Amino acid sequence: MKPRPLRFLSADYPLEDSRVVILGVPLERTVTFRGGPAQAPSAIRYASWSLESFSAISRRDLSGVGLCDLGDLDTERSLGEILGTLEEEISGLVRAGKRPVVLGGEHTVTLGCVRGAKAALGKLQLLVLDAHSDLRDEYLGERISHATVARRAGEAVDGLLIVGARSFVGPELSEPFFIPLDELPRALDKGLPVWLSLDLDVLDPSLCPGVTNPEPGGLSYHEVIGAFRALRDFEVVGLDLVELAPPFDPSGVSAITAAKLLIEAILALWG
Ligand SMILES: [Mn+2]
Repeated sequence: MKPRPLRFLSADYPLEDSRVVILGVPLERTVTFRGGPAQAPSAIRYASWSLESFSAISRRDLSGVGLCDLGDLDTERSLGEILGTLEEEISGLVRAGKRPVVLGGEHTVTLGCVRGAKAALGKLQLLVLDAHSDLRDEYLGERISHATVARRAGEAVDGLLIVGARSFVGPELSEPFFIPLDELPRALDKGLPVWLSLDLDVLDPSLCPGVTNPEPGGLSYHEVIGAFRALRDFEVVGLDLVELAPPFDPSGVSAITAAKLLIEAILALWG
C-alpha cells in the first residue's frame, strides 16, 4: 500500500472527480498578537479524524460529497507571491466548477481567495463571520495584513457583509457592512455569488479559545451553523476558515470545533 499524506476526513476523491476541494494555506506573516495559524491546516486535518462524517443536522454524509484534499500551498515565499498563487489556484478551481475550501492560515488568505473567485466569475460578494472589523486601511505600515483584510477584500468584490463583529476602531461603526446574524438572508444580494470567510474568533472564546485574537462576547456554535443554513438559498462558491492558533489550544477542542464546522458547512452548502 502506498503511504498517503494526512488529509481531511472523507477527502478521498481525486481532483478530477471531486466537487469540493480542500487547500491548506499555512500563512503566518502579519500576525501581531499570538502566533500559530501556520499549524492550523495540519491540526484541523488531524482533528477531523476524531469526528463522524455524518451530520445529524443536515442528515447527510461527507463521504457522499466528492471531497478532495490538495494538501498545502508552499508558503516559503513572499506574501505577494503566496497571494498571487492562491488567487490562480482558486480561480482555476472555480472555473472548473469546483467549490474550494481553504484552510488558513491568517485571515490575509481571504484576499487571494476572493480575487481568484472574482476573476473566475466576474462578480462576487463576500460574507465575513468575524469578531473583528478588519477594516483598517493600513496597520503597522502594511496595507495587506490580517487587520486590513476586510478592507482590501471588500475592494476586490461587489459587496461586503460582516456578521459577528464586536471589536471596532471607533469611526468604522458607521460603515454599512455590519449586520446582525438574523438579517443575513435579507442583506445578501440574490444576484451575486458568495464567498464565505469564517474567522474562528467569531465564536465565543469559551467555545474556541485557540485563536490568534480572542474576543469575548461571541456567537454560539449553533448560531454559526445557522449562518451556514441561511446561505443555502444562495450560490456559495467557496469558503475559507482562518485564524486557528493550535499552540493556544491545549485541549485540542478548538481544532475539533474547526473541523466539525467545516463538515457542517460543506454539507449545509453543497451536501
Ligand atoms: Mn478576527
